[in-house]
Amino acid sequence: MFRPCLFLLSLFLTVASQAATRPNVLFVLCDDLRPDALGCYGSKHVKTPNIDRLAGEGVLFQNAFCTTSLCSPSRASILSGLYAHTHGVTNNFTEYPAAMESFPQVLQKAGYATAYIGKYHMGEENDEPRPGYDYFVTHKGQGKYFDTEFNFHGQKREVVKGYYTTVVTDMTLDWLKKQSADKPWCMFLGHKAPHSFYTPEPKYEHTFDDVRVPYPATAFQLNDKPQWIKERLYTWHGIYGPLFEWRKKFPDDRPEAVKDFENMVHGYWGTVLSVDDSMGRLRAYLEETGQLDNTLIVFMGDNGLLEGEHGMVDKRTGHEASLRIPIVARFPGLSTEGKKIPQQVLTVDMAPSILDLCGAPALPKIHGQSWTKLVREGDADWRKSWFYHYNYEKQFPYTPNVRAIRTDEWKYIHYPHGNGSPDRHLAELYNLKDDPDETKNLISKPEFVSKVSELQAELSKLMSATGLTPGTDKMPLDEGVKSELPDAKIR
Ligand SMILES: [Ca+2]
Repeated sequence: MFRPCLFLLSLFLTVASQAATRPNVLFVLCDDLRPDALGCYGSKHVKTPNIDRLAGEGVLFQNAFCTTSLCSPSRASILSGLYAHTHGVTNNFTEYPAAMESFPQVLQKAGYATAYIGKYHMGEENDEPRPGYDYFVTHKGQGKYFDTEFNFHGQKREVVKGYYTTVVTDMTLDWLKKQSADKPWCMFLGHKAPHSFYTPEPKYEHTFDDVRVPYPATAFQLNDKPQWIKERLYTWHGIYGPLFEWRKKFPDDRPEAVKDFENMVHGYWGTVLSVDDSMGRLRAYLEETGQLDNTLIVFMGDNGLLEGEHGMVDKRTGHEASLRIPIVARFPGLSTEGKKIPQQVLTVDMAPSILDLCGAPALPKIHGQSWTKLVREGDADWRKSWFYHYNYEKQFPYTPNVRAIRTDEWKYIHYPHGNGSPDRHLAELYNLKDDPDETKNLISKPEFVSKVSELQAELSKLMSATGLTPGTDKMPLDEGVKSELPDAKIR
């Protein structure tokens, strides 16, 4: 009797330790989600109990950022751990390179069952399966909030009736139910929500009717800002523009037209409520099947979103609302107590962190770093500065080329013309500690001349560490802010 007991015990310990080192991964990516549209990041109005619960049992990153605030480049950075100039997806129309490894692909090679379901959005018109996934379901372009046509792993295309968030959650649960207990899995769920054009589920259409939403104060503090920000006010990406079709007659800078802005924000918030419902369903399934504590759940947004700050909507710029993303992670091996991490964490850190937690081989030569040590025990050497970049788009001529550095305390943003000539836009300098809303541009104050030089030198150093020098940092020519609307097909 003694021997079989020992054998069973050792078998149990082996299985248990394998389970602990090879957790399942449920990765949920939202599109254009602002942290402050979630309860756990301080929203007064948007109730997200399921996402808040994950944060309360796991980890919430208080200062998380994208390195390029644009859908496709940022998604490729999340998957690869690389900055946009290295993975090559520098706009919204470029395919993720087939030869470039992603964290799901590494997990697949390490014996994980892998799936991607939902919005992929790298390679606009391609809905075919991509390398690294045993099961792949996506659609062309942005998808629709209702009745999207999906391509099911290259086997059939079918319009699935219903609300996007619910539909992709159903598909995710269907796939999870087919997985066997002896193989870990990695599910990547890509929501469309809360991307424009904001359409909530009918049950949430009127949830926020009684909430007044004014333009933020910073929309009226533009005196010391570069001229292009004032020019943007009346465009597709300004608060007096069409507001993703929530304003029918535009431009409109009358104070009463703020009602259109309010309706837009209500619509945006409404789509987030369905995402929270989705997280509740997924969590309940993992709990019912005994997988919850052996699953790393990551919930995050791909890029930030301006909602009236500095008179802007959309993203792309180097300002806080455009850079800030929510990241919540739940895994008992990380934390069980609702830890809040104040250090600056980036999109490029996700792939290395997930592979680290799964005991999988690291991706070579990437720019991001695993935050597991930072979360578990703290890390005095964690980054204190990083750089941001964005390249001017002819199809969306409302944001110049942007090169910026963000430290724990300061931000410096400048706007290269693109042809090597001196910048033609005024740069921006903010003390984020004293002025987190970036209301006072200090760039022209003589007392900060040496601070600017110091930040410029640090920016060059950070960029050259990723292979970017004045000679290699290619970008389009900035042709200025234009009033034309973007092509209807790519809005
Ligand atoms: Ca996005």
